Amino acid sequence: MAVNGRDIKTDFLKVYSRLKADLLTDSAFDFTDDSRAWISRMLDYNVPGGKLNRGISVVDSYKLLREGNELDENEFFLCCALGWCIEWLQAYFLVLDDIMDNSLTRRGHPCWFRLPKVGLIAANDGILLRNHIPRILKRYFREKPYYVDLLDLFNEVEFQTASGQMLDLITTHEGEQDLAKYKLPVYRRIVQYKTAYYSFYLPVACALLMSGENLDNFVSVKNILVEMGTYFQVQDDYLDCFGEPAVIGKIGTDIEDFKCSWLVVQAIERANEDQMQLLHENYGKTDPACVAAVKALYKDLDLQTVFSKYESESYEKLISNIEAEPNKAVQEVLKSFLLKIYKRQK
Ligand code: DMA
Ligand code: MG
Ligand code: MG
Ligand code: MG
Repeated sequence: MAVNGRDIKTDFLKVYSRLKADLLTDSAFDFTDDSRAWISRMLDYNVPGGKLNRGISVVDSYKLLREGNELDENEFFLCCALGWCIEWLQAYFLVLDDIMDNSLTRRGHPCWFRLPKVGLIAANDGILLRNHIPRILKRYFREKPYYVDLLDLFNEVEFQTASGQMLDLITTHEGEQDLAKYKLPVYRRIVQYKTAYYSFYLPVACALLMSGENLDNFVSVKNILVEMGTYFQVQDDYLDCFGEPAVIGKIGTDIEDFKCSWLVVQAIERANEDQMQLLHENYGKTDPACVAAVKALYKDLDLQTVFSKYESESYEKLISNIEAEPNKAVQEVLKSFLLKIYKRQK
């Protein structure tokens, strides 16, 4: 119906307004004017301001799985509602991630916890964002045959993501003891859990469940999406250092935070003794001179070229894995995802 051909982002955002209105009239809580205003502002600040790639991918994927059959208004709404649940999950993780990573900005604005009236109330706001997801699912999906699978999917992926965040955070202690522990397999494990499942597998899995599919039959698709998610986090790490803050909407903190970033892993693989010494002395320090010294080393080691090689190799490998998938519609879903992120600048 009308949903095809119109600007999908505009329609997608309309669904946000409806879900938000539902949450602000949730009968399980006796809202006061102040509490309603707080939630309203907190949602507007943290949920809709991103690229919306994850959320809109549910709609795109579902359309492709229908192989050209148009969606009716109700199906379109349900796809968007699921897409928004992913955006809510992302908002929840980002609000808390920014506290833990001591970040300054997100999506071009101060991080939520940086606002003077917010501070550590942000921790509870994160919990509220997380609790909104099952409330949305209950309202619109309770009667669906795939409701239990949907709840289970969100629970599993949330657990994987939180476990990945733990790995990201505790690995930093390991690195502080011995920088040489930052190796590629350690890195891959962190990013698979903290990023790939919720950013790549979850949107496609939502679309598959809505299409009546059994997720057990899509293990190879999951593997490809996890690979794509890994590539996406490598880009995130690269942009943390070499991206334009005005474009990516955030100021990088990976060097200051002693993160097991893809860049430092590559640097360690290539550094000679003097360069290792430089890393030991400067990595993980907030002093801008130390950060600049690390960035200069990355440039000396030509990590920008290493990255572009990694980028085109990942692309080729992913394309050939995608083309080995038997189902053409699934191939299209995977390709559309890859094209959205290949060589992204933000
Ligand atoms: C983000 O890793 C992972 C989650 C689950 C939010 P990150 O800290 O590198 O993300 P960002 O660069 O956006 O802070
Ligand atoms: Mg972060
Ligand atoms: Mg983080
Ligand atoms: Mg990052």
